[in-house]
Amino acid sequence: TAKRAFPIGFVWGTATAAYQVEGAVKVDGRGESIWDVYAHTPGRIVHGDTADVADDSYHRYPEDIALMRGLGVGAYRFSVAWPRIFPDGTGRPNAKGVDYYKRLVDALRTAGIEPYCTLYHWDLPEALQRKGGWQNRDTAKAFADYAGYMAGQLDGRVQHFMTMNEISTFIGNGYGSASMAPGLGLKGQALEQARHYALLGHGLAVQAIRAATHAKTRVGSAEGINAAMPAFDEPEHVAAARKAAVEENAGYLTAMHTGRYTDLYLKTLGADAPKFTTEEMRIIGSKTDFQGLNIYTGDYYIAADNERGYEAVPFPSSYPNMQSSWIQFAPGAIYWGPKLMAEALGISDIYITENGTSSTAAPDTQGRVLDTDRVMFLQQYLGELQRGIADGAPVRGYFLWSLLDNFEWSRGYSERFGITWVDFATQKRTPKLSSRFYHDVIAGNAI
Ligand code: GCO
Repeated sequence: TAKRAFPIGFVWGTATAAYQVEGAVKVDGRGESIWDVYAHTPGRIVHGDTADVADDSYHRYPEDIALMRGLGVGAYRFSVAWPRIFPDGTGRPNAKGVDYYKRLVDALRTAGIEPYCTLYHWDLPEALQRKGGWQNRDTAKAFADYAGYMAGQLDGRVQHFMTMNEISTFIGNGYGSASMAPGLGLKGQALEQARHYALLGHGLAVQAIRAATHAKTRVGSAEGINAAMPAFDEPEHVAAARKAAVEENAGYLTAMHTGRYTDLYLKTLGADAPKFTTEEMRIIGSKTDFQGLNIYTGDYYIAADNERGYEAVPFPSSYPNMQSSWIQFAPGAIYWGPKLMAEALGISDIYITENGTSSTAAPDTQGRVLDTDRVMFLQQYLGELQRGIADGAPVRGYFLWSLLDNFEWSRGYSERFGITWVDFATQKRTPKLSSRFYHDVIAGNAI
């Protein structure tokens, strides 16, 4: 059947994160991260899995790049492990760690794949956690020092840097609830202050990266948003969802793009509000060149006659979800999410820095992995993305999460997000049916 085209020059990529794929946790002078400690704490990870080996991509990256060439992607989003660069978080850089990432980006470029680099995907050096981690304002400064240093080292080889991945998740799940490292379970003002210092780290890093790189180097972040969707497409509900996009992301993207906390946000927090200065807010609002959005699912809103002007509609128990229970099947999220965030916050360039799903599909008797649930998911989400772009959403590229099955945080290896099957006993990689599907989308630049 006829396909609908993406814009010429649209960037197609895949994404991974250092701790989830690299392994080699003790190689070449890497320091310990909070995730090493957490994963080795009994009871934290499903089946007691760790990422000590993971996909061994630290050693096998040439093979992973060959997989990407086969797919035809033009870009790869990876992250740098801070503890490989500064094993104790601060101090003297570790040349072997720096060299590894130079080799990686050089190999990518040789293969015609543009590297997109995230500087923090949750693997905080344990040495900094011992001093309070993101609860300590000094961590924001340490992060900016590391980010500026590393971006300077990769400048010229990398054009797009993202400061942090999903502050909302590592603060919410690592500091708020205890389901991710460091597993603190903070509440109230303490949690808000940590969130504020993480945002400050982002802002300071934007400035540090700019100071260390060429004028043409582009700086942004990759944030997980509450992707607001109108329950159905009628003007009053769309307006309600647009208000929700601002208020429901007030502690993260809204603050980062406006340099302020909304009145409603501060009022709702009351005595739990973070302590902050005008200068800090100015730094948090440092201008970026693009915004990465990680979109897996969304939330429905309807118009309401209340102070907010909207009401969240919870998912009924019969609502369909993917293998991961938190991924409600909501392709409208990738239509509305970027569109409403761009309209409400005046964002001009967006990349979908993650989208994808887990699947239980496993090798059949012929060794094939027929992950039709993922194919269906991608077909619907990419269809909605194309429709959103046609309707004016300024989305410039898409990174599928993930190239490989990998260490899915607290879920260990029990949830597989890859379009490539990984046999963790042998490290053998086998492209799944979804790889073929994605290959064809890229080849045709259409869905
Ligand atoms: C995320 C993470 C990924 C996860 C993915 C699936 O940003 O949440 O970047 O590391 O693996 O989202 O849960």
